[in-house]
Formats: sequence, structure tokens, C-alpha cells
Amino acid sequence: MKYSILILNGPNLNLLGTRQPEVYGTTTLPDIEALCKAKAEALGVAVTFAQSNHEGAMVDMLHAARTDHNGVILNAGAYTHTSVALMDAISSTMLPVVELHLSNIHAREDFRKKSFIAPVAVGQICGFGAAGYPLALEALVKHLDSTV
Ligand code: CA2
Repeated sequence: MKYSILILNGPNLNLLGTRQPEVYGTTTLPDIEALCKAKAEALGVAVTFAQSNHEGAMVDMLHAARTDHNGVILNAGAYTHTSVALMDAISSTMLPVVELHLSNIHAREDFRKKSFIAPVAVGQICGFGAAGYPLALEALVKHLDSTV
């Protein structure tokens, strides 16, 4: 496999597809994992798919990614808008991170327009629902190819 990529999902994303379908769609997190695995196979990369509702656990996973993975796709959920700890963890790993959101965070409430992840990410994909995940994988692999 060319690269190993961690796809990390934050709080409440385990509930996808069960509530607020008008905002987040009807696709479940296991559906998204299947989409990512299919895209990863097509791209010739390995993916590890994870979800946590706990900020500290996400920090631990980002630290571990430093040795286990070449890059990260991160949907930090609501922690996007609050977490200096996640921002610092990303800076400390020195790994390329693509920030991902199902919804267009810039077209929603003002508090969602602020992202602590964006300044330490290589880029951001938002507003394309579940389709954003395979797009993010493609973008991250292109980024990794350009840096070797
Ligand atoms: O659009 C995204 O992907 C978000 O990261 C989702 C977060 C939200 O706080 C961010 O501002 C944008 C919320 C995820 C909550 O997911 C739910 C799923 C089902 C029912 C309720 C919430």
C-alpha cells in the first residue's frame, strides 16, 4: 500500500443517519466507512476508520498517527469550533491533515464559521455530505504524492 491514512470522526458522528437528516443526510457512519474503504482500494492506500466522542481520546489518536499513518482526514465535529487541544495535537504530529465536514460550516450559525483546525490543516472540504470523504481521500493522496 502506498500510504496509510487515518480517518478520524469526532463527537456525535456515531449518530449519523438517525437524526437531523435535513442537515447531515441519511448516510450512516458505517456507510461512510464502506465508501472510504472502496475509495482507498481504488487509490491503493490503506485506511483506518475511527470515531470518538472524547476530545482526549482524539488527541491520543492523533499522537499515535505520527508513527502509524502518513496523513489524517479529520471531521472533528463540534470540537472543530472549540478545541485548542486538537489544534496543538495536529501541529505536534507534523502530519498533513485534511479538515472535513458533511455540512457547509460557513453557511450555518456564526459559531460554526470559526475552525481551530483550519490553520493547521492542508485544506478543508465541506458541504458535500458523505461524498466529501472520498474527495478528501483523493485530495490527501494527491498532496502526499506531491511531497515525496
Ligand atoms: O458538518 C459536519 O460534518 C460537522 O462537523 C458535524 C458536527 C457539527 O458540530 C459541526 O459544526 C459540523 C455535528 C455532528 C453531529 O452529528 C449528528 C448526527 C446525527 C444527529 C445529530 C448530530
